[in-house]
Amino acid sequence: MSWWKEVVVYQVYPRSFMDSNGDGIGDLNGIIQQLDHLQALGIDVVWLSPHFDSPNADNGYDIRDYRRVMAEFGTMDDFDRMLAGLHERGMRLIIDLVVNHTSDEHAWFVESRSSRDNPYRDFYIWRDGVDDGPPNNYPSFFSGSAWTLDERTGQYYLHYFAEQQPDLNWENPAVQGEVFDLMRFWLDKGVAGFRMDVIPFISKQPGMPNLTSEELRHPDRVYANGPRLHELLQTMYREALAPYDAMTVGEAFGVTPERMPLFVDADRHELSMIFNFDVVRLGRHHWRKAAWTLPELKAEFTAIDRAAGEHGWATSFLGNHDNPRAVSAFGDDRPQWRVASAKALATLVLTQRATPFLYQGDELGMTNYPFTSIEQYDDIEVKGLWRTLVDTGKVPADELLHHLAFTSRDHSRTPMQWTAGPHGGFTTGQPWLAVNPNHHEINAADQLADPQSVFHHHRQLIALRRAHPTLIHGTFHDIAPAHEQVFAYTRTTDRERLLVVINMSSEAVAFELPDGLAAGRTLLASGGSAPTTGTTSLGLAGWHALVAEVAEVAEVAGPPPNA
Ligand code: TEU
Ligand code: CA
Repeated sequence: MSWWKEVVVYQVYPRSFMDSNGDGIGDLNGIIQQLDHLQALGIDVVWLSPHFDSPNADNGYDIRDYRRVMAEFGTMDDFDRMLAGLHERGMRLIIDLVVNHTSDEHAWFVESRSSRDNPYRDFYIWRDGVDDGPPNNYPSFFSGSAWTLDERTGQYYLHYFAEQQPDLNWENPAVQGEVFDLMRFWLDKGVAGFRMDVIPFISKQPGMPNLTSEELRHPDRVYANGPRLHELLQTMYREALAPYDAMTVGEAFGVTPERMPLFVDADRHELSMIFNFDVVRLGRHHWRKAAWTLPELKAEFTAIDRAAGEHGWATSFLGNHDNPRAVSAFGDDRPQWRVASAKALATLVLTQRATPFLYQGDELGMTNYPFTSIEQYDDIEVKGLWRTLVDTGKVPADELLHHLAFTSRDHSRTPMQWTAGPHGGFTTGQPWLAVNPNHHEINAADQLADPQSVFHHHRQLIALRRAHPTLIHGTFHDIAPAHEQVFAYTRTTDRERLLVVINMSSEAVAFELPDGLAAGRTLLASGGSAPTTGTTSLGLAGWHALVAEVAEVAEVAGPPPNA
């Protein structure tokens, strides 16, 4: 059995986790100080967002040196102590592999741009312009063209993200060799695997023709579908991963569930699992807030489960550092529903046939930040939108601000809320991004002391998952796919059948279980009480969530005599 199927992963965004030296920026010693928090929660694996040397145009997703630690985060010694601290507590570490692109300050790019015949020229993608413009109409995810003209050599280089993030040329075997080398460097240190940033983008389209107007709506789907992608992933697996039994999770932006088996079927030897974005992006299209319905969300969970099939494996998550807070996007972050909806979402994420990924602060039910003005934002994506949409008069400022208040990546990047004290106990200095003022109500210290907290609900669900392998491996069956408010499913193995029922709304609802199903012993309930054993009709309070055994058919009470 692959070890990574049975783990719960917790993502640490180091810049915002814990600051140990008062400079306002989270760091590796800060993580070390909070390892007991992670152990108390019961997670098995930490995914660390980039900790490498970087000029931080995109908070570390622009790497200058893959073998150095970002100075603001600490030293290689700190990294080694953090890794040892995790291992002592029975946890593993996966790190972020960002190799679709580097920083423009990486030595390879500095060489590459210096002249057309530099040996590193071919490490990146250089083209002549067309008619005084870029080589084609590819857009960058951070606004504007994906091409920047470099005056020195008169050619354009490709960057799917910021111009400070030039794309590597994976057609060049020397690039592949360098990447496999750096992967082995970290695996030899004892990291257990990688989260792979936009990994489907590494194979470019031959000739890079212009995108059609339809393709321009979803350039990620074209970028993620290059012809050499699977060959490259298989080579990477053979060269760098297989000898280490590493866990890998590909950030598969642009990959729909139908194509997921190509990445995760075990006999293909590519990746352990991928992040599919169809669920997490339901509430937004690019920067715009979008409407979604529960049946749509449920259909995505079923599609992902089917795509994982018998030979693959999936991930389950509702947020990360690129998305708003899960409670604000999928729950109800108003004070009266915040706790119940955070628990309901935890129940959803932690009872899937998939490896669950929690994002830092999810275990506290942290919410979106009440942003009101452009000055409060930090993200390069937001700045690009402002420059290209508002400054040019294409979109009124208040319209963009209205949408960003729901969709911006900065919501998830505000610092962890450790205490009710100044700056939420994150720093003794000035935090690089403001702490959410609701840290007085939402913080780790209070929640650890309160057995009814969102934190303890996560802890209990993680323990329940461990105690009931059915919650990991059992087949998934949505028993009410069309229901507008309730997400209800069974998880079944030869030995056990469990029922999960979640009211995904703040309205109370009477939910009838389908024929042949009755609730047995309740294993965990939140937002309302446990149902009586044998009942087939559940009175659910708003955001009520249950994990129960399915009662034996014989145990199901018949109709009352005079009904
Ligand atoms: O994200 C790539 C990605 O697909 C996004 O979700 C991206 O943030 C979005 O398109 C912006 O709207 C990865 C990283 O997770 C992200 O933080 C980086 O900015 C990006 O790659 C570039 O490395
Ligand atoms: Ca610091």
